[in-house]
Amino acid sequence: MFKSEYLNRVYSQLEKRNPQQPEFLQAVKEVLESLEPVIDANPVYEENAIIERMTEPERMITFKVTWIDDNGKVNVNRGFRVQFNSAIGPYKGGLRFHPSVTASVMKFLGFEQTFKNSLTGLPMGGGKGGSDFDPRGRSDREIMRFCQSFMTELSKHIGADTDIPAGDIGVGGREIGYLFGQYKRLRNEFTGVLTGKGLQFGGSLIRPEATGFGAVYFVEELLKTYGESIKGKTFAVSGFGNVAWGTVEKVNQLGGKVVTISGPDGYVYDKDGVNTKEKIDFMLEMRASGRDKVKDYADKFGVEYHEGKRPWEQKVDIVMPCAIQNEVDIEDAKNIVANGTKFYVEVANMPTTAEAIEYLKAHNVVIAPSKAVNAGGVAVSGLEMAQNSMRYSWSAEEVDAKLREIMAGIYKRTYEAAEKYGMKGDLIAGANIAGFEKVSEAMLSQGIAY
Ligand code: 2IT
Repeated sequence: MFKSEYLNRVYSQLEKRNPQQPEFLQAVKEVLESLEPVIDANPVYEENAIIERMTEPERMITFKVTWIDDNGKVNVNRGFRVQFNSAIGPYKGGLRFHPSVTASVMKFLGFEQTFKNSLTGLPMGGGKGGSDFDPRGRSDREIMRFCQSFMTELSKHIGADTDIPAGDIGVGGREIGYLFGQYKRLRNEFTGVLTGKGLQFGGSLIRPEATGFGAVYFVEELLKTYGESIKGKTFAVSGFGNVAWGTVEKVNQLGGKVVTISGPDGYVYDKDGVNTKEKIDFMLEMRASGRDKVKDYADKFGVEYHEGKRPWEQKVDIVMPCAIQNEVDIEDAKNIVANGTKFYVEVANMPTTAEAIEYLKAHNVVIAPSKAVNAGGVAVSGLEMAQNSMRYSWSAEEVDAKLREIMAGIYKRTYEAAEKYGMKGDLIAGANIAGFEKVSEAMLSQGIAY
C-alpha cells in the first residue's frame, strides 16, 4: 500500500490495534501517504520509531457523565479526553458534543490537532475531547447540568499548563462559560484553563470569528499564488454554525459571495448571497434556537430550499465544507469536478472521504486541507492563552492582524514544505510535512519519553 516498508509495517500494526476506528485510520493514512518522501530521506525517524509513537495517543481518558434532565430522568453519556501529543506544548484542542462522537472520532481529531497546532507556529500540543451527548432540543438548564457533570471528571486531567480545552461542534460560548464556572468552583482557581471564554472573564476578541476568518485569509493567500482574488468569486459553504458564520462574514468583507449554507435537513441556495447583516445574524439565531433546520432561513428570506441535499451540486468558484467529517463523498466530488470548480477548501476537520480526495486530485482541483485552513481557530486560542498569562487583553484589531499574519505563515510553510519534497502545489502533503517536522524534531530532542 505504501512504497516504504516501514510505513507498511506501522500501518498494518495500527489496523490490527484499532479495528473499530475507521475515522482514526483514515486520518493517519492520509498523513502517512504525505510523509513517504520524508521518511525515505531520513532514517532517523524509523530508528526512533517516530511514526509508531506519533500514532499512539499519550493518554486517552474515557469517563461516565451522569446528569438529570428537566423531567427528573437520570441520563448517562460517555465523555472523552484524548491527550495525543505534548512534544511542543501542553495539550490543546476542542471539545465536541455530538451524537457521532466515538473513541475513533476523538482520536482522529486529536491526531490532526497535533499537526494543525504545530503549523500555527505557537507552542501547543495536540488534544481533543467531547461526548456523545446531543445538545439538540435541550434546555439551558440541562446544558448547564451536563457541562457541570462533564467538568467534574474532566477537571482531574486538565490545567492551564497541562491541557487546555476549547469549543468545537456543540460547544460554544455558553458551554465554555458553564465548564469554566465548574472548574473554578472545584479548584478555587481562576486560570486560563479553557479558551473561547466570554470577554468578561478572560476571553479573546475575535475568537468566535477566528476559524472562519482564518480560513478566508488562507484562501486569500492561496488565490494569490494563482494570480486571483476573492473579489467577485462565488462560494458554496455548508453548515450554519460558528465556523460557517465567520467564513460567510469574511468572504463578504473581501468582496466574494456565499450562495449556500446547509443543515442536517438540507441546504439553501441564496442567489443574491448570504450578504446582509440580517441574514448573517440569522445564522446565529438558528443555532441559538436549537432547531438545527436551515429551512428556517429559506422560509424567512424566501430563497430556494433543497431538502435532504448537500450544496455541492451548485456551480461555484470555490467550495468550502464547514460542517463535519466526511460530508463530501465521491458523488459530491464528481459534481464539483463537473461544475468546473477549481478550488476546494476544507474548513471542517477531515470533511472529505479518501475516495473523494483522490478523485478531486486526479481532476486537478486545487485542494486546501483543513489542518492548515482551519488552524486560525486554535491559533487565536493560543493568543487567548498568551493574553491570560499576561493578565492583559489585546484589541480586536491587534488580534485580527496577528491572525492574518499567522494564516499567511501557515500558507507559506505549507507551500514551501511541498516544494522542498518535489510536490509543488500539493498542499495536503505540504501541511502534513510541515506539521510533522516540528513535532518530530521536538520528540527526537526530548529522548525516548513519549
Ligand atoms: O478543531 C479545532 O481546531 C477546534 N475545535 C479549536 C480548538 C481550540 O483549542 O481552539
